[in-house]
Amino acid sequence: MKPNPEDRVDRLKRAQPSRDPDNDPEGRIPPGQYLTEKFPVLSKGPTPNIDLERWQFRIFGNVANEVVLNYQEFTDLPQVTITTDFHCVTRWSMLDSTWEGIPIREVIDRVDILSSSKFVMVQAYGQYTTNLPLSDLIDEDVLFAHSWNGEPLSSEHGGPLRLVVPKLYAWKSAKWVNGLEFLENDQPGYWEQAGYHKHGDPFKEERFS
Ligand SMILES: Nc1nc2c(c(=O)[nH]1)N[C@H]1C(S)=C(S)[C@@H](COP(=O)(O)O)O[C@H]1N2
Ligand SMILES: [Mo]
Repeated sequence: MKPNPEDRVDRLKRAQPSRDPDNDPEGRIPPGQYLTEKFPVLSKGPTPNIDLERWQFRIFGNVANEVVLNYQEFTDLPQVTITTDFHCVTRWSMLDSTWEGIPIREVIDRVDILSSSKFVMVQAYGQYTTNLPLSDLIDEDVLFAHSWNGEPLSSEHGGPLRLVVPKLYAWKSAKWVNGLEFLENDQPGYWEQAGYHKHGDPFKEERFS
């Protein structure tokens, strides 16, 4: 069965319109988006039950050596706190979320990625996948977050750990993330196979392909 398109737009109707200079003087709300003060939950399936003792993060594919990290090893890596915006393709945008976690660079530095790798398939518990160009993944504002606005990230929002890629639509920010598969060629992930755009830049409205 094909996944249903998300249909949460209705309850955002009372939210504020985008591209209104009074609401959005800095132009931070991408075209066709509405501001939300809430943090809606959007998941394709149930929230997985994740045992931290068995949690594993696997880095594999087009790399010289596979790397597997347990939760302790992963969260012992140096941390950052980033305040950024978050845009869902169903048209809500949330400004100024503060995420705390491990910057992508700290993880990447521990892997010998083959130079022919140009894309990544992000893997998550619950069979979720999403594809990214390597250049969008390895960027200053990308992190694996375990906290949101000073609180541990709730499981419905992707705890214990989720990817955050602020510059792309939020479906690229995999909740319950547990791996990175390096690829030479781009391949569609879960929503991308269902018709979402392979790239997903909200400012270019790359919603669907
Ligand atoms: N593993 C996983 N990650 C996911 C999803 C999902 O269904 N499963 N949904 C994506 C979508 S479509 C969005 S908009 C954001 C929503 O994150 P939130 O539920 O914390 O708001 O998570 C993304 N990451
Ligand atoms: Mo989404």
